[in-house]
Amino acid sequence: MSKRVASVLVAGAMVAVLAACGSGGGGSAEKGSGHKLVVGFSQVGAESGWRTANTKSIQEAAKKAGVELKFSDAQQKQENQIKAIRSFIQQKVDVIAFSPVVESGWDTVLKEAKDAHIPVILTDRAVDSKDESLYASFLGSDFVEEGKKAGDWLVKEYAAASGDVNVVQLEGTTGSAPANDRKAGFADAVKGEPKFKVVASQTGDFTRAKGKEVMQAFLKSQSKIDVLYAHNDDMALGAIQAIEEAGKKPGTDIKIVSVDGVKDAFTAMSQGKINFDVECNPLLGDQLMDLAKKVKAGEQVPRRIKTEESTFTPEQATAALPNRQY
Ligand code: GYE
Repeated sequence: MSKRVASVLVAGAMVAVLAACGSGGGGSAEKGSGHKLVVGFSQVGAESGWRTANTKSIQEAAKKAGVELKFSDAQQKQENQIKAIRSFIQQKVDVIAFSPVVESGWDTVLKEAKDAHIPVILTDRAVDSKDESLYASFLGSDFVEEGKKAGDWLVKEYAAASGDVNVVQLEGTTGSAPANDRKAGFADAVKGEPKFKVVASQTGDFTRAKGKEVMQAFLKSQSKIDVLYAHNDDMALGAIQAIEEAGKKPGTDIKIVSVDGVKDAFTAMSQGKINFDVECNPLLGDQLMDLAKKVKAGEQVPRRIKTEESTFTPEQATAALPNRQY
């Protein structure tokens, strides 16, 4: 963006802010100036409880902020996201935001957005582009950290064990940042302890149905499974069904550690079926709208904004359940 364009944008934003203040506040800057900020958002899909909560948060936040949201669901397909981004460019939206289904293969379309002078914000998942000028900011969790938390729990839980601890892993969508990073963080946390053996690891695509199917296969192929590590709650919930149908007790015969912290998982935890859950916050909507406004106004924004997250034991999950928002 040229300096002149940038200063015009900043000046425009200031006028808009003043207009909003002058009208007694309450509304957004865009409302005050008569121009609504238009954000094109390409969502991954509707694969999990986490995703449903994330979509709802973004749609509600847009309404609240007076932002016109063009929402597109990619059904877990990169080609659909690329199409959506191209259509946002054609429609000349003010800002493009998206949650990239996989990490690789975005440079061309991001370059197209850059050439059209449309700023891009990554939410939830990252891309592996070397050229950092292709996007303005990345808002989301630290997935490596989440994987580490799951692994750290395992190390503590089995501190007294001397024999092998056989772990099966349900991985998220192949090539996605959360699958890559949760796997790496976990492996890093347990690497000092050779007793932990990851005896099988396969993708369950972050869905309940796939989680169940793959767990059924694990139960058939593995003679001894001590622990299931699932990269998200939906796969853990699907796996619980498979374990029960095989006549075993989830949480007891096979310990389960998972990621997300959605309500259904907390319910399962209160029934003793999941032993530990690492939180991943899907409520990114308000922060995203705020970022979009700032980016459009030409303001400096942090390149990386991490979400605050904790972990839950069954006791903590049971206590949190009545007020859990997602
Ligand atoms: O953990 C999973 C979802 O990208 C953090 O995607 C997100 C992950 C989340 O399908 O449930």
